[in-house]
Order: sequence, then structure tokens, then C-alpha cells
Amino acid sequence: RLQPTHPIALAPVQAPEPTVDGFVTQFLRNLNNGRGVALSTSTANDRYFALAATVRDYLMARWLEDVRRQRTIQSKGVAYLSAEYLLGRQLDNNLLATGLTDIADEALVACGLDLDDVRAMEVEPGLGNGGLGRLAACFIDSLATLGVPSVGYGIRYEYGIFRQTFVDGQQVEQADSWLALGSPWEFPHPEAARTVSFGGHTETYDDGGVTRTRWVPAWNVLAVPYNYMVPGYHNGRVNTLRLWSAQATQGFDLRVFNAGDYQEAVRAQTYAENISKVLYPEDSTPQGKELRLQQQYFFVAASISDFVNLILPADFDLANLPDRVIFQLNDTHPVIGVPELMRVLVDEKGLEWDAAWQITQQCFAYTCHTLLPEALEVWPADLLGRLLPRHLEIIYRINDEFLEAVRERFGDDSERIRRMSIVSPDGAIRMAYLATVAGSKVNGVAELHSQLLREKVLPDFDEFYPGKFTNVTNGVTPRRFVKLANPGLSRLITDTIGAGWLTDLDRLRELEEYADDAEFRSAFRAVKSANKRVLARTLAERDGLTVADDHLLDVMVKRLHEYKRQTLKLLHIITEYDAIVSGRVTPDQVTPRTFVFGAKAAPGYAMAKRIIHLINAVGSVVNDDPRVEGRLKVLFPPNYNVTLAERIVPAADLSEQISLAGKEASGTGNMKFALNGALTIGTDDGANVEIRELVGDDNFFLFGMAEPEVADLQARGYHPIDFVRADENLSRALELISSGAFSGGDASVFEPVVSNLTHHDPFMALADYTDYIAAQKRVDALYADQDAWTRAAILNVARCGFFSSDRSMRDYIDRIWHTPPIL
Ligand code: CRA
Repeated sequence: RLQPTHPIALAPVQAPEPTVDGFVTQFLRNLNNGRGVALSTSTANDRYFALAATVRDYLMARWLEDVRRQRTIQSKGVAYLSAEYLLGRQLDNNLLATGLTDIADEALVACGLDLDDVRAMEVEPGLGNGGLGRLAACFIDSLATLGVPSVGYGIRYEYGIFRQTFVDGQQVEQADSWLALGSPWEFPHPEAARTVSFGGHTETYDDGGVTRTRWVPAWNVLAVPYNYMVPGYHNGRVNTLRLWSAQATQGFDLRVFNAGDYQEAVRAQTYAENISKVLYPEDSTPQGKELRLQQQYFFVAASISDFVNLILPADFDLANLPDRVIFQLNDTHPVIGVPELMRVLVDEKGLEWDAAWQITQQCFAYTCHTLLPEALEVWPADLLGRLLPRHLEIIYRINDEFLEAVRERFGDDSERIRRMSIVSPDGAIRMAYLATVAGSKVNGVAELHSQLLREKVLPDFDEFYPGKFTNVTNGVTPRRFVKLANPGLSRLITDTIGAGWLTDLDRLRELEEYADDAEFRSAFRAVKSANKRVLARTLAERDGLTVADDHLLDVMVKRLHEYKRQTLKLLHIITEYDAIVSGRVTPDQVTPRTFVFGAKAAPGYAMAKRIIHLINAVGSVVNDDPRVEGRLKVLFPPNYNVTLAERIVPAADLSEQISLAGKEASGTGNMKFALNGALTIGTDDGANVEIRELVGDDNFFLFGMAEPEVADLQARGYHPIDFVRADENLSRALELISSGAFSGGDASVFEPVVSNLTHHDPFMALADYTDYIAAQKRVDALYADQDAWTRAAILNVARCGFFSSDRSMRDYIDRIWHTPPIL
């Protein structure tokens, strides 16, 4: 092989000069050579692509070096397996990581361009539904910032989470064609494609005197990796996110095409490509669809093959696999990876079953993200057997051996065996149980959630596997959700306590003493006001909405779900409205509030969609009523996403975290708001509990039943109508809806919502209503004292450093992964 001799070829890859001149030169080069246009004829999209390419160029040398280093050091790394990554826009984040934001700004001005105009061209990759997907994005940011070798594996959906519009107040979904203009951040590597098989049957064969099993699949697809840079913050590190795209193995059939059957010629291609076509828009509830299982197996099989066959050196001894990798299962979606690794080790690499099982158990760990029993994935055995016959056999054997061990320990307790079996009585595969049996650790995502997971969802497993269960409370990246989203607050913090807090968020504690400093408080308030004006501008441009700048901004943004109780929030709004229009209070007795909602409903979730309709209906009545003018306003901008969150969160005064206790596993929006100086009104649920403990009861509006009380009421028998009778405000609010006051007199439109609440109310909104209204009165009282409010808001910021995803990652490393950073 020829050796390089040129000095440039011998030197490490060079980044362009980190100066305005260097940036301008590189930007124009990318515009000319990369886009094939001159500055004078370029479109906004050309300029966005050239800018992104320029940022990439600055990161490239570090990325190539990190990839090289991770391969040569061969230390243990994390392979994070997640069906979702809700990344948000990349440009600002990547600019921030390089520390070149100001230089880029100046460079563009020097080219006669405005960074904001170019920014606006970016379409966010919405490759996730909500909290779980956004969490994965925060985690890979923190792993890069901590310098931990890791790869995020997932799916490159051609269409991400749907774009939401409202037509007559009702949700209408549109395809999210985020790739329509291409993406400047991805690097396709078709030469590194993996083949993923499906269907067929299994057979035994004689392998030199040993009987072995093999899978004879019926069809294959190609998994083509697309790499994305995941830069650490100011540490010169760049990790990789690798998303798989499905392609047909042999493209279209030219023979059939020539014979004139065009559709048939591309059928295989279309079928294969459907696998990565679209994200399932379900949040917290699984979709038992064959295509979904195909998606799951597709990305997990490709990822395991990538790691085992391409990343590891060819002579690697697989007995040592646990020293090189931990596959983290982000909920049950990638759990099919467990039988897949067994299949690879036993069938492909020739290991003995027991040895393979030893290895597999050390190589996986499982994070559960829910408590809703209906949200735990279960696959019918016949579906699994049809699609992945070998995997079904492997699961049965794992289950047989597991149940044998249970019998050994507890005797032939058939009730217990039935409860613990990975295969349910009706023959379905319980993926959470499989993950628990196979995982070296199982964790919940907040203290309360982990406790309930052990005590209520998987108690038998907790008893059987002492020490397997642990907690890692979720976190959020302060780079995106404080520094980028809230530059004003970031500047104030740095001016007050100095730099360095963005990677050491506990340092926010140093702000505590300034809560009593009048000058700091007024600076803090000024930041909040400025953020409200930024939001007002955004909503005006984006949706034609107006935001008053003297209102308390009361925000509830999250997926639309009955357990999250958007209806409880609505009942509060209706109660306030009713109090004014019925003359029981005068408008000036009401704190002026703007209520902001953001929420997408799963397209098949009829009740959630009806609640969206109701929010819009209440909004238009309230907003059009001159009697409440200047006092109450309801805003529901459509298509809530990461980009909009970055505007809403820093502007909020009040954060609504009002799920029924015991239902929200953690929540992560709650953390973002508190870190940006909003006060929380919330139940004792998920991470709210930890937020309240940290910020203190005086700086948090707690209301509602705690989880044991919920369980108690459930056991005694819950009759929502009792609560309607007991609270006149509540019965009036419900009556207003039933009377058709928000549906032009047509009582039938929202009848299903009211009747569901008064007869079933599965998430006990009515039981918590009275206490919720009382807590809102405490909100009003504190808000009336701006100094006291601001003090509480500052203490929220100062005491929430714990919720950095850097801390979450350290906890995973210490308790589960044991993957030290490489320096
Ligand atoms: N829907 C939980 O409901 C949690 C996130 C991230 C969720 C949230 O309370 O903050 O996960 N669960 O841990 C989930 O997706 C499949 O379960 C969520 O995002």
C-alpha cells in the first residue's frame, strides 16, 4: 500500500481559522463549492446549508480524532438504543459547542447577511414524541460534554412527529417532511450498511457432530447508517449519533420494469423503505403494529451488528464484550435486542448458550419510563414468531430457564410463576419482563417512579433480584435549555457568579444569596420581561397571536394525555372566567393571566383530540369576551415542538405540572421551567417531588392527593359526582361546558368530555379540583408581591442544578454503566 508523503496528508486534520476572516472564507467556499452558487444568487436555504457546513468544518477535525481515539483505546462505551431522538434545531447548538457564535454573527454581517434569517431556515428533526425522545437528546449531549465514549443508535425517520394545525379548533395532522430540502448535518455511509432479516423459519443442522439451530429468513432489508455529530460543550469532543435508514436490498427489478409493470418493479423497494418512513406518533402508549416491531428489530439488529462486526476489531474475543459495551435500552422499544444478541453469539459466532447468556446479561441495562400498565409493550407470540421465528424460540428458552430458577427459589408456586412469566397467560411476550430478566440493572426515572416500579409494577422481580433495581432521576441539558434558550438569564448568572456553571450546574447555588438583593431581583425581573417580549414576537410572527407583557404567564406544555390533566387546567380557567362574567368578582380582583397551552394528541386518541378542541373553544370564547378583556387570555399555538419550547420556557412565570400522583414517571419540562425561574404548581408526582424538596415548600405550589391517597380513594371507590356536588364552582364550570357555552349553544359537542369526567374521571381531575383552585389562589397572592415572587423564582434557579442531564449521566455511569470518560 502507498504511504502518504505530503506534509499536509501526514498532519492531523486541520480546522479552519477561528477568526472572522477564517469563517468568511470557509462560508463562501461552502456556498460556492458546496452549493454551486455565488453569494449574490444564493437562496436562504443555500446560505443555511453553507453556514451549517462551515460549522461542521470547525467540528470535523475533533470528530475524526475522537472516532479514531475511541477505536484505538477500545475502552468501555455506551451504546444508547433509542427509537426516538427529539433533537431540536442543530445550528445554534453546534455553534455554541464550537464557541464560534459571535464570530459567525460578525462573519455573516460582513457578508451582508443576518444570522437570524439564516437560522430560520432550519427545520427541526422531530424524531421523537415527547419526554422520552427529548431525554435521549439531552443524554447524548451530556455524554459528549463529559467525554464518555458513546454512540446513540436510532432510526432516521423520513417523517418525524406530525405537524399540527388547527381547523375550526380541531387538530389536523400534516406530514413532517423535515428532509424535503435535505439536511446538512448528516453523513450517509451506504458502504457500511447492515443487512437485517425478517420472516422465514428455523432449522437444525449438523455442525461437525454438534446440532445447531439456524434461522432461514424470508426477506432482507438494508440498514444504511447516517452519522450525526454530537459535539461536547467547549471540550473539543464530538461523539456520534447513528441513525439507520431502510433500503431495499436489490432496488427495483429491471426485468419487471422492462416488461411494463412499473408498480411491481418498485414494490420491494417501497416495502423495505416503509420501515423507516415514519415515527409512530404515540406517547406513553405502545402501538401493537407489525410495522412498529419491524422498526424496532430493524434498528436494534443493525446497531448490534455495527458494534460487533464493524466497531470491534476482527479478532475480538466476545467473552470480553461486557468490558467494551453496555447497550442501554431506552424503554421497551429496543428490547428485541436481547434475543438478537443471543442469536448473534450462539448462531453466528458459535458460542455456547450459557456463555452467551452470561455475556448478554452483562451487556444490557433497561430504563423503564412509565407506570401506566397499559403502556408496557406486549407482543403477540404469533406476530413475533412470524416476523422473527428464531427470536421467539430464544425468548421461550430464556423464559423456561428463568422460571426454573424462580421455582428453585420459591418452590412450585404456580401463582407466582404465572405472574412472573415473560410469556403472559394469553401467549404474549411481555417486553418489560424480558428486559428485567436480561438487564444487569433496571432503573426508573425519578425517585417516586423507581419506588412505585419496584413496589407496584415489578415487585416479584425486585424480590427475586436484590440490587437489580435502581433510580436515576432524569435531567435536561443546560446548554440548550438555559444557555441557548435564555441568553439573558445566562448572562446575568455569569455576571454574578462567574463562568463555568454550564458544566457544573450545582454552582447555581451561589445565586441563593442574591435572592435577597434588590438590585439582582430587578435584573432578574428584567430578564423575564425581555423573554416575554421575545415570546410575544415569536407568537406574533408564527401564529399571529398577541401576548400582553403585564400578565402572569401560566403555561402548560406537554403531550395531550388524560393523565396529565389538561382538563383540570381548563376547569380553572373556566372558573376564573365564570367568576367575572357572573359578577361574583370584579375584573380588577383577578390577577391578569395569559394561559398558554402547547400539546399534540396522538392521531388515534379521540378523547385527547376532543380536549384540544375544547381548549380552543374555551380560548375563543374567553378571548372574545369584552367583560374579561385585559384580564384573562388563552393562547394555544399549534405545533408545539422543541423550537417553540425554547421560547416559551424562559418566558413562563408559572409551570403547570398537574398530573394525577403516581402517573407521570418523571417529567422533564418541569425541570426546564424551574431552571428558567418559573414557579411550579404541581402534584406530588414524578420529579415534581424532588423539585419541591430542593426548592422548598415556600417556593412551590403543592396541591392534590399524594399517591397513597390516590390508591386509597381508588380502593374505596371513586365517585366523581360526589366532588361535583361538594363544590359549587366545579359544578358551575362543568355546567357551562355542558350548556354549550363554548360550542355555540350545541350541547352535544363536548358532552363526551363532561360525561367522561362526571362518570368515570379515570385520572381523578375532579377530586383534585378544589385543592387546585386553592393553590391557584396562593399563586395570585404571591404574584401580587413581586419581590416575594421574584425571590422564590431566583431560589428555583439556584436550587435546581441537580436537574442537569450531566448529573443524570454521572449517575448512570456510577450505578449502571461503569464507563469512565476518556480524557
Ligand atoms: N411520556 C414519561 O411519561 C418521562 C419521560 C422520560 C415518559 C415522562 O414522565 O419524563 O418518559 N414515558 O423519562 C414514556 O415515554 C414510554 O414511556 C414520556 O415521555
